Amino acid sequence: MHSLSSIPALPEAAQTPVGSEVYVGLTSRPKTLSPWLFYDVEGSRLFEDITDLPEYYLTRTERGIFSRHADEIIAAADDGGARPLTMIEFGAGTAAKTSLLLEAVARRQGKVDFLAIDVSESPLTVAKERIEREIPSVTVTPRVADYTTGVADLPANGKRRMVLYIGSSIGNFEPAHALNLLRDVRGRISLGDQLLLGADRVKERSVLLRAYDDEAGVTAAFNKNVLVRINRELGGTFNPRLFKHRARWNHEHSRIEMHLESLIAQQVKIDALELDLRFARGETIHTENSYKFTRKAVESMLEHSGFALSRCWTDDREWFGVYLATAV
Ligand code: AVI
Repeated sequence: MHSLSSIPALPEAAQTPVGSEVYVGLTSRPKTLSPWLFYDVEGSRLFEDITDLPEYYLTRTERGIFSRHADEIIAAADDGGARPLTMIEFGAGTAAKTSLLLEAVARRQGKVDFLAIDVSESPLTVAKERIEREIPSVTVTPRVADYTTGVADLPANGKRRMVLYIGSSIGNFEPAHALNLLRDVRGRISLGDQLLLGADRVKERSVLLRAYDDEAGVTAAFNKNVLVRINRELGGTFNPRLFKHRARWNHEHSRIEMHLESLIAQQVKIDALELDLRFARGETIHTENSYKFTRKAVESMLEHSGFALSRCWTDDREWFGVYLATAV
């Protein structure tokens, strides 16, 4: 996250998290915006809609892997029954898929503690209410925190921690940042603790492109919502209709890129940031990278962050990977 708090000459709004991100991103060449800006209330709702789209196979496929293999995954994380597991999830949201794993832990050891970490409070409240009603042996502790900037302590209480980082959220970080994130997790847990990582696989280009440019235009609305957010929160004058949603496969970097392309030469003001921006026709704002990983790439990332891959599960088409790793 960019921080401009030490530059006093800039407008006050440029020193808030959203303001500084927008200021730095839109005054850079090429123009960029960070993907975390997508997730205001409307953006989070649109992302939920994306996960139900026929083209967006990621959520469905990972859920399928958990439905089929949850007991096996939890058994593989066991240290011979010496210590029960305590579950921790980064970016838990409403923790919908997580229930499948929590049920498997509950079947194995009875009582389960689940620390659910997310930047927003409301999905955590929903998660706690639902999980404790559906699986009474699970106790959910919600924690509002930004795991990308460090999450303080991860309590063990004499148990073996299992950190869940699922949904291929790791793919929205640049490789160096992703590695730092995993290293930070490793630094907060102990030898023998477990990490369960969900990461989307490299696959045929057309499948990937469809997943990020769906027929119904939900991903386009999700992408353009960042402009609506800037208009509302920072007094921007973006006309979202004058930008086109673009999804591209970048083979060299093994990532899907999302851009917003200016359909005409235009000027846009952002009052709170005292910015007057010019866009050439065809110029883009790069809004997201979604990295796709081979098994080898994940293995190497884990090795470089203090983990050893124990086992990996995938679906019949090998479209998504779930990786169990041990802290070494
Ligand atoms: C949250 N994240 C894993 C999604 C992805 O697939 O990279 C965000 C997303 N962007 C467009 N569609 C979904």
